[in-house]
Amino acid sequence: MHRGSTGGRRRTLTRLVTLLALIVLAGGFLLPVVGAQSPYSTISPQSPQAEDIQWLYRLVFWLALAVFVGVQIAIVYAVLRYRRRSNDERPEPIHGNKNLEIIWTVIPAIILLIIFIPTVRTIYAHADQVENGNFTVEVYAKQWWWEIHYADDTGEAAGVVTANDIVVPQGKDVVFKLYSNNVIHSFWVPQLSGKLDVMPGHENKLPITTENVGMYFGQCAEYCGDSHALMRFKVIVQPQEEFDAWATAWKAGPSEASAEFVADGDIAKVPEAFGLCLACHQVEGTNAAFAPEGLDEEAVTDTGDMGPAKFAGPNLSLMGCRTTIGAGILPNTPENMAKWLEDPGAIKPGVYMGEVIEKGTLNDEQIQQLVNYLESLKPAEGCSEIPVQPGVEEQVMPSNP
Ligand code: HEC
Ligand SMILES: [Cu+2]
Repeated sequence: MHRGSTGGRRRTLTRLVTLLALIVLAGGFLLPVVGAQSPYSTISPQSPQAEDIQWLYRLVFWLALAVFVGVQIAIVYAVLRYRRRSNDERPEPIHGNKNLEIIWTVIPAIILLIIFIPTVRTIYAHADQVENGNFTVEVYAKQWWWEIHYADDTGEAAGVVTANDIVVPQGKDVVFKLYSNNVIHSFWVPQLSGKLDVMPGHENKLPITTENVGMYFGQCAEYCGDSHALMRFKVIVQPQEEFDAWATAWKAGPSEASAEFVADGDIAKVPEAFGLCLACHQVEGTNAAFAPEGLDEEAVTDTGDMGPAKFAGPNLSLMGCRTTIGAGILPNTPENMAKWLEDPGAIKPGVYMGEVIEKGTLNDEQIQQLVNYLESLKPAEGCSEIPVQPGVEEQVMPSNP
């Protein structure tokens, strides 16, 4: 009798130790997988707003851990204390206990309040920041890319229109105004902020203070059609002077480096083969200036109807400095540019450019001419260097086509 009982206790102990060892092992395997260095990680905040969210996340995490541990201890205690013993004596069952019920109502209510109060304070704080920004970027979510307009308070950049690479200066309280004239999208740069939906017919605003120079990956986070998963973008935070130089070069139009690829060496013209692109693309400072932009077009929400608002494509000014092609899916190299121009629909399913440019539309010579021209669209003094972060060696995520 006596010996049996110690044997049982030892067995319970062995089981507990095994369980603990398993938990530690599982944690050890999981940690590197959820590593904070991933460019899409929400747990490596790079802006005060993302830090606020991270703080709430930690609060919830530690509270949840305390609840988990408390519950586990109670379970283990109950199992050991009230387990069936050899004498087969059953413990007294209980029904209703006012004290217990008050305790397990009050404790969760307190925990929820501890989460509720700072959460609401953060929501209101961020709502205030939206009204007190000093750098406004308008973002038009398209199917399946992002058109970026710089508002009047952006200094050098006021009036600039670009796509997918959102260049912003360091040290600004940026307010992103989000618009859509098609379907619902969601603007999400995990290291800089939480996600915010982009709603047709409604203006949503998101504050992000640009503290650290760097390249931050973003992704559309609301299903929006065929190429939703390929609707990526970046926020590139640069020192103010580099940003200003970029904006000035954008407004100046193509440099002399483009002259050898256009008719008569006149940089106010675009290459002959660009005739097919005029309906959808603009290049600042050239005669390619017709394509519609922003929200001025009639909204086309019926996916069956290919209206002008859908057709219009990214502004291609300074395309030579852009890091990617096709909203963050291919690194911007001459080889990839040639592939894109040969058959964009094969790279990005459903892309509206594919309605006009199919395999065979452009011959090799035209493709070469356009590749040379597009890659030559840079400032005369070259593109500024894109800041690279630890853990981000590539311009695009590895799982791309
Ligand atoms: C029917 C409209 C249309 C025509 C015509 C068109 N494109 Fe496009 N183009 C688009 C759209 C829309 C996109 C955005 C694709 C995406 O990322 O989803 C695009 C993307 C691009 C991109 C990548 C830009 C970026 O921000 O990643 C380049 C480069 C480009 N087009 C060049 C051309 C050239 C050169 C021509 C003419 C030979 C052309 N396009 C003709 C609509 C068009
Ligand atoms: Cu989308």
